[in-house]
Amino acid sequence: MTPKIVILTGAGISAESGLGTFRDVDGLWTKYDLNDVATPEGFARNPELVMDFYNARRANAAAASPNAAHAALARLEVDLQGEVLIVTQNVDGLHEAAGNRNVLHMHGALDSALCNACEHRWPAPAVMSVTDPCPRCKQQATRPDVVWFGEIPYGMDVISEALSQADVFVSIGTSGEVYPAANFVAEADHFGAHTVELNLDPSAGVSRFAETRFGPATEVVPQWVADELARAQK
Ligand code: BJW
Repeated sequence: MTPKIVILTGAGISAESGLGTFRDVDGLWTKYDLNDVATPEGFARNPELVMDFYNARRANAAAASPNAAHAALARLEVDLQGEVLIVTQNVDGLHEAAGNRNVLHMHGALDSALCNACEHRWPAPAVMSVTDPCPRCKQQATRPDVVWFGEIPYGMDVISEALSQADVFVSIGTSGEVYPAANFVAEADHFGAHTVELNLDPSAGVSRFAETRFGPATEVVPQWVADELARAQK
């Protein structure tokens, strides 16, 4: 059998790389109002504040390294006789830095800039400014290429198709508070996938998973990958 595995990741997988989560006790949403920095309305009100927020996070992400959980998922993609798709809500590039190739950034990426006028994308500078002109249309309408509340996440067609085909769906380090990602477990379960949650604490949707393992990602993810590779070889 060549299993198809869809893996949803959230901020928890990058926590031990030194990148903050959103909703934990010391998370980003305890320091910033998400309405100010993670909505189109907040950006329209105060674009400089939002640019500062993302410039700081881009610098932090650039200084971070993948941890043992990212490395284990890269090993899974190489060693599994099957298909692995990582759907990440994270805007850092740590899955790619670890070696994963099949990664879909459903909430965008810090290393990409987007023109609000013509939707052109280009590599983000280390420090992005609202006055940066779009390289294509030349308008000063630059924004971070990330998905804010009220916007449609990227790659939803690809994700829906993958969930409908998945043998295994794994959710790692996400609180299950944000839709549509919070609903992927129900979608995968509906189509017959075995569903697994790997998390520090139970997510909001924990009861929907067939299997759960709790602990730091750097411990539970390598263990789950080892078990999955052993199972696939039987
Ligand atoms: C560890 C660990 C360790 C810690 N090891 N684990 C009412 C009902 C239902 C839905 C809605 C509603 N009202 C509005 C909505 C929709 C809205 C929504 O979900 N709102 C909720 C707040 C209710 N969603 C949207 O607007 C989305 N768009 C949408 O729905 O469009 C409609 C549509 C969809 C589909 C098709 C067609 C149309 C867009 C959501 C965009 C979210 N954007 C952000 C910012 C992205 C850019 C950035 O990074 O700044 O995405 S918000 C933020 O939350 C970010 C994250 O990706 C996302 C999820 O957070 P995550 O990753 O789960 O982090 P935390 O902090 O919440 O959890 C961390 C977890 O890690 C915890 O479980 C810890 O225990 C764990 N952990 N350390 C392992 N060491």
